[in-house]
Amino acid sequence: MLRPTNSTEMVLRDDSIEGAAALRVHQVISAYGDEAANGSSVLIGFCSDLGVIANSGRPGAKAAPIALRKQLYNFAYFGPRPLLDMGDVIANEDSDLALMQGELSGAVLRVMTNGGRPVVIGGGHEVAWGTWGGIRAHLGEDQLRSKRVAVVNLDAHFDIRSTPIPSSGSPFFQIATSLRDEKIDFNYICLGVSEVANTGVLFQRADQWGVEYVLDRELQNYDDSLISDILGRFDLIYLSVDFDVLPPWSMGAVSAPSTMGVPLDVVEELIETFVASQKVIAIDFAEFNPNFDQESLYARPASRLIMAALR
Ligand SMILES: [Mn+2]
Repeated sequence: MLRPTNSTEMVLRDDSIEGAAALRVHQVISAYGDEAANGSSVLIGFCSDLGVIANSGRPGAKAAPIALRKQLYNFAYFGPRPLLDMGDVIANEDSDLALMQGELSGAVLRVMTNGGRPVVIGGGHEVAWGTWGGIRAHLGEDQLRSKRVAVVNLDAHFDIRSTPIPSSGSPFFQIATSLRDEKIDFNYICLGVSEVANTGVLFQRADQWGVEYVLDRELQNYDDSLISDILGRFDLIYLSVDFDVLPPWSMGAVSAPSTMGVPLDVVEELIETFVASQKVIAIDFAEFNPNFDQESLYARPASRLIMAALR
């Protein structure tokens, strides 16, 4: 079910005494409505860590949307995109992961149908299967075949595990196999991959499938040619960001902290450049875990990356 965002539970800063340009997110964001969606960025929370638990990770990511909004709502914002908030997909008594992912797909589809750009805050990386469901329904088979569509994942992990139970480690396996069933290309680009966090089986599978990837140690500096190459080859991009792509000292509050990571400024510039291309049709963020975040230290850089996706 979808729960509206309740900003009365947040401590909100107000600088509007300094004029109309001194606004923060909470002063410019509105509750979602279909009429206002066109051209807007639309926040959707996905309060699940069921996939993390199924993947033997540290539970807690289901509380991330609320923890990250507390920071995000207080950030200064001066556009250009209007902001809307659709609230959070939450579990009810008899929800399972597939049901929640289906609800997220419906929310993403609704936003895209009305011309908005969904910015989904997970949740474990199982969020990606839900986001993709909405993208896929929106594009339909015609556009999936006629447009060059790329799935770009900023992540220390491939997340193409072939486990019998879908989890936070399998969303891109699920996407790949569902596309292959219909003989549609799976253009998957994984940036920030760690050699010690993916088994040989996953590297083999990535090679078999023609997955393009760049290792974490190869992405210590922003590489403009890498991104312009990707943007030149694809028309539409689904961008997924796993916070564990960051170095452990920048991001300790995730289900599985990295061992080296891609620097925060590089990740921010990657997101900004992809988004500025106007080719990104939907974005999601995954794996933030507030249980390991003392005094919201890590929620700040995490929310800053979400800001880069909203503009
Ligand atoms: Mn991941």
